[in-house]
Amino acid sequence: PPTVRLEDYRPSDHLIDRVELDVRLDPHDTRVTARLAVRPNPAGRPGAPLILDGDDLRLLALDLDGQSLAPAAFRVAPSALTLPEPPQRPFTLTIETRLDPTANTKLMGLYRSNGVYCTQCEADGFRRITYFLDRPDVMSIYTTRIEAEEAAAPVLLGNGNPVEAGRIEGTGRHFAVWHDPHPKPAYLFALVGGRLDRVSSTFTTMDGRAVELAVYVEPGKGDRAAYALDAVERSMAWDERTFGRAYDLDVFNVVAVSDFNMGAMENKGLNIFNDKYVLASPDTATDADYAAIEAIIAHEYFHNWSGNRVTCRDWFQLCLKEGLTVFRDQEFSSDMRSRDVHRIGEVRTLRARQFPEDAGPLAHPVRPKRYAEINNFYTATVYEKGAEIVRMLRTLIGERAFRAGMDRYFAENDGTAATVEDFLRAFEAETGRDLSRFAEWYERPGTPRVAISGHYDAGAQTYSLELRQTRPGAGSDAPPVVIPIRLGLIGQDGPLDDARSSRVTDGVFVFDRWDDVLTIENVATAPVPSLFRGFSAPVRVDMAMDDTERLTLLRHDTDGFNRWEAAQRVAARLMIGALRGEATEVGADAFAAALDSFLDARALADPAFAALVLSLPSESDLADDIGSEIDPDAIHAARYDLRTRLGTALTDRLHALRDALSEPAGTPFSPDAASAGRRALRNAALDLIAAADPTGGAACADAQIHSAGNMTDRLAGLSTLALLPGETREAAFASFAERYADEPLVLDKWFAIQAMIPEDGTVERVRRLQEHPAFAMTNPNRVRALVGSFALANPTQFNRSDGAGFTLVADTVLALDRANPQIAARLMTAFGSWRRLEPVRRGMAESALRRILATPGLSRDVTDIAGRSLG
Ligand code: BAL
Ligand code: ZN
Repeated sequence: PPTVRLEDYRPSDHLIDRVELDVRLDPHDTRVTARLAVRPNPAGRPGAPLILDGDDLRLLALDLDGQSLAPAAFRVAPSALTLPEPPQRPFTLTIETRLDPTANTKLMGLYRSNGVYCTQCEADGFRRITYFLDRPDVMSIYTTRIEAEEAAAPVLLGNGNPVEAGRIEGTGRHFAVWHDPHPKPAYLFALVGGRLDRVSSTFTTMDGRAVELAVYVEPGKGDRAAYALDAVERSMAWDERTFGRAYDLDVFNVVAVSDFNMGAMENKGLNIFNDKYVLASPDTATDADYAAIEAIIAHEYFHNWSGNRVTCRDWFQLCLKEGLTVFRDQEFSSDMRSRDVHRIGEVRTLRARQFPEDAGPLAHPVRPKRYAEINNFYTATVYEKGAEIVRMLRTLIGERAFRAGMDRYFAENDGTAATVEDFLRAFEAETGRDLSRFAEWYERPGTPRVAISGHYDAGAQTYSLELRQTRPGAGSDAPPVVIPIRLGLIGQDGPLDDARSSRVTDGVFVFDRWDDVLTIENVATAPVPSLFRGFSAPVRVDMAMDDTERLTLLRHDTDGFNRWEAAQRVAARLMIGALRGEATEVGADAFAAALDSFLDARALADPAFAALVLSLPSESDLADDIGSEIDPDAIHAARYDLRTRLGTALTDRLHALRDALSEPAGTPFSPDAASAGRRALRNAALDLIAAADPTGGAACADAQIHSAGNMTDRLAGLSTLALLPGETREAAFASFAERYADEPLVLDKWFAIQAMIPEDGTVERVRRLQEHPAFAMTNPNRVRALVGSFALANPTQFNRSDGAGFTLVADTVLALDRANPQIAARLMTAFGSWRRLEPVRRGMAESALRRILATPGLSRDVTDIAGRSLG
C-alpha cells in the first residue's frame, strides 16, 4: 500500500469553511446531501485541482453554485471526486451520495448498531458519508439536518446545539437540525438516530452557563447509565479546577452503542461510546469496569479541549491529542482514587503493552514518520508513551510552569490544527528553556535502558551513582534522551533526609548524557537508592542491587510506586532464577516472610496497595524481562510454583485477611476506590490460597460465586475456579452463562475467562465458543473478549509449540478481515513479539503470519500489520 510521510506534509490547496448536511436516514438507502462552501487556500497551490476523498461512495448528484456540472468538469470514483479545474474563487459544491448503513460492517462512517444509526469518523470515516477534504487541518462549521422515520428513530442527535426539530406531516418521518459553532475537522463529525433511553442532569460551568448533560442508552438500561453521567459531571468540574477549561456548548451528549471499534469517540458535543464503557450496575460490572468507565468518560470529555478546540494538523501528530489526553485522564483518575495505586496500574499497562510493542517489529516513534494505514497507529506507544512524555515534561519544569504552559498552549492554538512543535513551544515560551533535546522522545522508537551502579564512601560520607544510557531499537545515530530521575536514599531505618546534591532539584536529577556520575553528599550510612520514583521516566532500569536491599525499600521507602516495584523485582528474580536454575540471595521463604510482615503492618490500612504487592508479575512481564528465546510454558510453571509456595507460606495470613475484609451480608455495593480496594485484596488472597490448596480453593471460590452480591466478587471466584480443572468449574461456567444469557457484556467476561485458561483444551474450547449463539464475529466486543483474550492474555496456549494457537488466531483474522479490517488488524498485533520466542514456536508463528500475508484480497489494515510483523 502507498505510504504517507510526515516530511511530505503540505497545506490543503482548498478549504471548506461551512458544511450543511442533510441526512435522510434509511436502513439501506440513506441519502446525504452536502453543501460545501469551498475556497482556494491562500497557503496552497494556486490553480490546483480539487480532490475530495471518498471511500466506497456512490454519487447521485453534483452541482456547483446551483448548476449541475457537465460530465467533463469532474471525475468520480468510489474513492475520490475530482474537479480538475475548480473556480479560483469561493464556490458552493452540492454533493448527493447514497449509503447503505445496514451493510456497513466496517463500523466506519455511518452504520447501524442494534438498529441505532450512528457514526464513527476518526480517522477517515467521514469520507464514507460524503466526498470531502477528509484531513484534520481542514476545519469547518457544520449545520446538520437529520431526518428519519419517527417510530424507528425518535431520538436524533448531532454535533453542537439543537436549533430546530419537527414532524414531516403525513410521512411518519421527523427531523432535527443541529448547529456546531466551533470549527472542526471532519473526523469529529457525528450523528445518532434511534430508539434510546435518556438520563440527564444540568451542569453549571465556572462562567455560570447551564449545560444540559445526557447519556443515551438502549431502552430499559437507563438505570445503568447513572455512574457514567456522574463521571461526566465530575470530569467537567475537574477540568475547570485543574486546567481552567470550561465546556463551550449548551448540551453535552453521550450515546452508548453495542457495536464499536474503539472504546469511545470524542465527537464535538456528541461523544459516542462502546456501551462497555457506559453501562454499569453492581450485578453486571466489576470494580475495574467502573474505573474504566470513569476514565474513558473523562478522557473523551477532556478531548473537548485537548483534541477538539486544539486539534491535530495531520495524523502524524496523533500523540498531541492522545498522549496529552491520556495524561489528563490519568491525573483525573489519580485525584478520584489513590494516586500510588493508579500510578502502578498505569505502569503495568505501559509495561504490558507498550514495552513489548517498542521492542518488536511494530515499534514506531511516538510521532510516527510514515504510515500505510493510520488506523493501525492508535497504539500503546502513541497513547501511553505519549502520556509519559507529557508527565516527564511536567516533572522537568515543575507543576506551576506546566500549568502556565498548558494555558498558553490552549490560548495560542485555540481553533487551530497544531503540531508537537506548537505544544513544546508554549512551554519554552513560558519557562525560557530550550526543549529541543527533550523533543527527541517523540522521534525514535525503542525503550531506553539505564544501567546504574552505586558506591558508598563511608569516609567521605558520599554516595555516587554511575549511570549509563543506551537506546536499543533507536538506530545508531540516535542521541541520548533527557531522562528525569526522581530519587531519594533510604537507610536501614528509613529515609536519609539530610543527603544533598546540587544537581538534584526538588528530588529530580536530569540524566541527559550517555554516561554520568551523580555524587550525593552528607550520606551518614550506606544507603539503598530509591530511583525513578513514581516511575519518573518510561525506561528499563538495570540496577545492581541485591534483593535484601529491595526488601529494605519495600519496608521503608516513602515512594509507594517503588515499594511495589521492589516486591515485583524480588518476585521476578525468584521466578526467572528458578526457570534458569539459578539461586537468588532471597529465597521464596524469605520473600514470603517479608510479605507477611508487610501485610501485617499495612494490608488493612491500604488494601488496594497490598493487593498490588501480592499480585506477582504476569507471565508477559516475565517474558518481557527475559527478552529472547522465550518458552511460555517454562514461565508459566515458574510463576505457578511461586504462587503455590507463597500461598502455602502465607495461608494463615491470607485466610485472616479474607475474614477481616469480608463485608457483612446486606452491605450495599459501592464502587468507590476504598471498597474496591478491599475486594481486590480479598480476591488476591483467594488466588494464592487456591494455588496452594486447589481443593480448598475451589470450594472457597465456588462458595464466593454463590454468595457474591456483586460482579467483582462473582467474577473473581470464577477466575480462580477457571484455573482448577474439574466438574465444579464446568458447572460454574454453565450456571453463569444461564444467569447472564441476556447480558452480552457479562457474557464477554465469561468468554474471556475461558479463553485465558492455560490448558491444552483451550484452543478447542475457543473454537467451540465461536459457535455459541451469543458470539458474533461482527461485534468487536465479542471478538476481543473471546479471541482477543486468547491471543493477548493466554501466553501458553496462544504460543503452543504445535502452532494450534497461532492457527486459531490466523483463521479468525482471515474470517474477520472482509467484514471489519480494523478489528482484524488489531487482533493480529498479538503476533508482535513472535521473534522473541524460542525457535520452534518462532517458526510456527512465522508460518501463520506468512499464511495471512499470502491470502488474496487482504485489507490494507491487515497487510500493513502482517508485512511489518515479518519485515
Ligand atoms: N480518538 C479516538 C478515541 C480516543 O482516543 O478518545
Ligand atoms: Zn483519545
